Amino acid sequence: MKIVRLFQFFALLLIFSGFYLLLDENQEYEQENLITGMAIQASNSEQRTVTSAPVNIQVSEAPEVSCSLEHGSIYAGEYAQIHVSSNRPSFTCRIVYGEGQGSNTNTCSWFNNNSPIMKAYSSPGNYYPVFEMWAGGSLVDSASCGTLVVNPLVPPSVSVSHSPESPSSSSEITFTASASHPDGVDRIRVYVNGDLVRTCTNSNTCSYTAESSGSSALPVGNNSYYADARANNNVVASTDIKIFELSLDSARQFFTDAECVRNTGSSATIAVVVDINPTINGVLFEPGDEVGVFTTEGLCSGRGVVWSGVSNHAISPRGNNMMTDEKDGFYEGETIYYRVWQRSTNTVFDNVAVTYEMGNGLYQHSGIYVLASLNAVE
Ligand SMILES: [Ca+2]
Repeated sequence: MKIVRLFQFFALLLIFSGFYLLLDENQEYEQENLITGMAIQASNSEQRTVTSAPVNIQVSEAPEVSCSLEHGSIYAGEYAQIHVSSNRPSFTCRIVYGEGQGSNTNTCSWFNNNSPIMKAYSSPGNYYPVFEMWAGGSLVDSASCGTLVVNPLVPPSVSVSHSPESPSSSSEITFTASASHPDGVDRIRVYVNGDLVRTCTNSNTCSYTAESSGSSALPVGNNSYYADARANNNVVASTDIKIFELSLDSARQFFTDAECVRNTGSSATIAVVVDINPTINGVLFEPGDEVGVFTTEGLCSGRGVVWSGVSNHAISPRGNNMMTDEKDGFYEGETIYYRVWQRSTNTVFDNVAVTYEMGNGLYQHSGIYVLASLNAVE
């Protein structure tokens, strides 16, 4: 009887030892759950308990990988962030990025140390990345990372217009750009004649106004403009280049008729032909520049001209009204002085030298004069 019990005991001990040795041979699987010591009870009627010497049994977790996407939806060209993990650092892991997107193979520890994995997807579509673990040439586990939707790059819609529709040299001109995008608009820029004139951020509209004179004034003739917009998905779109003509307003902006023209009953005529090529500081007049005529006292007296650059002009100085007490025009024989207003700088030049082809520059009622030259200097 005793021999039988003893045999049973050793048989059990052998079974457990064998199990332990089997595990120990495969160090790769060596893991966690450590059980130390074991009570073995022989199955007999005497209820004897025998405690073995400490026995270490290591129970391994199954090899396992996991994978998930930071964002299930991205735009083409953006990086997908793929979170991966594995419980066998020394094994081989592989991420398969999806159809036509290739794969990456490395040690599992490399993947664990590089989480998240960054992968750029340039083509729109649905992708199903998978993370795998391999040992000895066999796939031991794999995990789907989920569905990655790569959206096409949608550009913002952008438009731009100008107002008034048919502006002149005396108009303020406003350019208004509008943009929209499902992700929102990050920036709008407005360009006029190739120059960036306005940048607006985090807005769906952007406007810019060019004054009728001064540094923002646009030149007479053809002008071009366009706008571009950048959406929050970083895609930029531009409008077509638009062209409009800025016409010359022959009404004086600066030497206005309201200020300079009084019905005194006396006038003369000064011809200003285009060929005399008047200058300001040695630079030719530009369309929109103005000439006014002034008395000795600096009184603007008469209808001036807006330089067109293409046609001849006539200045019409006004003489003094003898019936009124105040001096409201040129006296007979008084020198006619000139002033020039430069539209692009909104600057008046008082120092203007003239020569005459006809006449002497002294006012005479109904007199006729022809300028030979007109040059303004600072
Ligand atoms: Ca008078």
